[in-house]
Amino acid sequence: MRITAARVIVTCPGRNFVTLKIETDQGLTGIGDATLNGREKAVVAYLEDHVIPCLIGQAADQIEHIWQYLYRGAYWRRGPVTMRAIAAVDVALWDIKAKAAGMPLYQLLGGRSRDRVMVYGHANGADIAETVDAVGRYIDMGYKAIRAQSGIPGIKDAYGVGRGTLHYEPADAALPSETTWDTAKALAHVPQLFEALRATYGFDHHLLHDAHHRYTPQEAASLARRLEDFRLFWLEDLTPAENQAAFRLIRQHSTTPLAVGEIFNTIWDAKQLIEEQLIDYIRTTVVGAGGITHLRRIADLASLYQIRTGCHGATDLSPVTMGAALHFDTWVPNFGIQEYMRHTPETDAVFPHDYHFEDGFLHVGDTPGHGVTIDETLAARYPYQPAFLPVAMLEDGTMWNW
Ligand code: KDG
Ligand code: MG
Repeated sequence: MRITAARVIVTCPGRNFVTLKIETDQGLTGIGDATLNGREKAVVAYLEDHVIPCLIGQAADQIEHIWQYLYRGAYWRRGPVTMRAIAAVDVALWDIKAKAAGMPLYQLLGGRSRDRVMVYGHANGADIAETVDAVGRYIDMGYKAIRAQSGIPGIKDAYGVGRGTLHYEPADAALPSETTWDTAKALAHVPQLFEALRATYGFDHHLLHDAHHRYTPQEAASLARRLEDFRLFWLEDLTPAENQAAFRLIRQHSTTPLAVGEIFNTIWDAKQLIEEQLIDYIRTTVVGAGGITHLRRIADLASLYQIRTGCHGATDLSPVTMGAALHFDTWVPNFGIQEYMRHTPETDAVFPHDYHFEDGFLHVGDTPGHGVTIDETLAARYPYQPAFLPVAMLEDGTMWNW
């Protein structure tokens, strides 16, 4: 079975998505997600100019060989643009292989390790009272695990706080909007949020929180320690992880479980964190790190150290990534949790899929392939809209980590 054609489809049903479609001489097709939030066109050019011409005529069933061809063969390794392009090819080829086998993708990976996939939803509010209400709504919808973020007095547009809908969407401006950050204010506020949540709902639900890279290692250690009594499922991205050894300091001071990795591209970004057991959950997902082929290498390394997976699942990862991730989650022995920040009905219509939510869990489908398709006619009705992620600044105008 040879690859005869491949093309990129860009659509914006409320937000931008980049999808690669690969066709074969057997009539089978597959799709993969290549969306890089706020930098979508860079991956489009990488695929169209530098990847697709090399794919034509290759054997579609040689997924590993094509992965190595695109990774080693390019000479220039790693990075979000390269690895998302490789992920799109990889996922499209796994889709084709599973369709050729007449099996859902999880069967090719080794079959089920579980019946259903526990997910966490995103609850947020302008202040603590609103976030407490929002968590209650997620509990009513059946969620077992909920991420809680709240506005912080004195901080403009704190990370993770929506504007009145369930579909929080940070990339919402044609140029980056400016938000602010103040660590002292956040450190005073976040423990109060979790105190209120535990006082209201008790300890029957898993609670999570995303610090979005804002703290220094010392501040991060302080926050992790002060949240211990509220028994979080995890505390995410406490400090930037380019310096993986920075997590040693946090570990020395707290037993709060730590999650990192949604912006990692390869196993090398996580190697020290995993080998020194500096984290508990690895957040890297299918589109972020070169597809199923590379993600399972990361998960296998993590499993040696009892670190579990917690795939990134924000709305900028298309339903194609969600579908592929659910096959991975259904198989991976060291599964922890899956993020599920629900897509809008417009997005779900462009990407028909066979997974469904029920009582706090996502259920993978049994359609051959990864179970997600694209309605190209509908997709064409939503042209690309420039949209950037915000930037974050300190009160004096100093750039901070968004
Ligand atoms: O594109 C950026 C988002 O995916 C990110 O801000 C969401 O941190 C995030 C999360 O945990 O879902
Ligand atoms: Mg995050």
